[in-house]
Amino acid sequence: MNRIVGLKVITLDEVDSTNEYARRIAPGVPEGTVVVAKRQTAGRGRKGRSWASPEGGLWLSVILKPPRVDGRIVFVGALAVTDTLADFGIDSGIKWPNDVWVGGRKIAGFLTEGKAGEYAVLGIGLNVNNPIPKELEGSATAMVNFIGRPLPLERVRERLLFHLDGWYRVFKGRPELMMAKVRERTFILGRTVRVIEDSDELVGRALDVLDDGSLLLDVNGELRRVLYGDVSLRFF
Ligand code: BT5
Repeated sequence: MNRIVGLKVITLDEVDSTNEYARRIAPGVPEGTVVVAKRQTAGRGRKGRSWASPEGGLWLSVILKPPRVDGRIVFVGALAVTDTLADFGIDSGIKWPNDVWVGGRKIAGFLTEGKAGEYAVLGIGLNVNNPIPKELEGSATAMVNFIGRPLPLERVRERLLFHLDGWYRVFKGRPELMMAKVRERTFILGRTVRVIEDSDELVGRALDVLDDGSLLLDVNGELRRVLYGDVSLRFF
């Protein structure tokens, strides 16, 4: 089978944001092209939040050209990261909609952007050997903390691209299978959560992740469906 993700890899020492770079070149490169940088000077999270990206972490963006616009592409990243962590013996879970957590802390985040009908950029930040900024110490972690010694970044990247390629195929061919795996690896189900979108807030028990990627909540006995969009989720 021909590989899609990672056939072409652009490696940079420093860039503002691999997502920005990927968006600049997306129209002219083949699907699956990856942009990876040793460090980002303006790494971004969602909604203008910043993403700490010092040397030692894995900061990359994949340019995809899916047949239709589908926000569930973020789950390709989440599944590939959980598989990669498992390859190194680290047990992780998906915190719907946008993070991977290990031991109660965030280890990876995803930023999907794109131009409808043309391309999607899946940005992935995975803390590997990089230091965690002081202000995030209680909420973020890195692979090195679980292994006890620095990991070969090249090898982590290789595993991640391999799994991204595999899950991207599943996403395109059998998205419901991909969502079944997401459901299995989502650790928030059964817990009471607070979902925040702009000034709206919903508190309820997380019941399920549906095939369209939304979260099913029990809010005082009433079932509510929350689309992923730009929502943040906190534990109550
Ligand atoms: C995300 O946003 O989690 C998306 C992160 C995507 C980063 C990748 S790196 C490659 C590509 N290029 C980019 O410029 N971005 C992508 P969000 O859910 O909004 O979470 C952002 C929040 O996570 C921040 O407000 C911090 O609280 C926290 N944070 C910042 N840096 C972190 C880090 N290195 N590890 C864990 N948490 C971090």
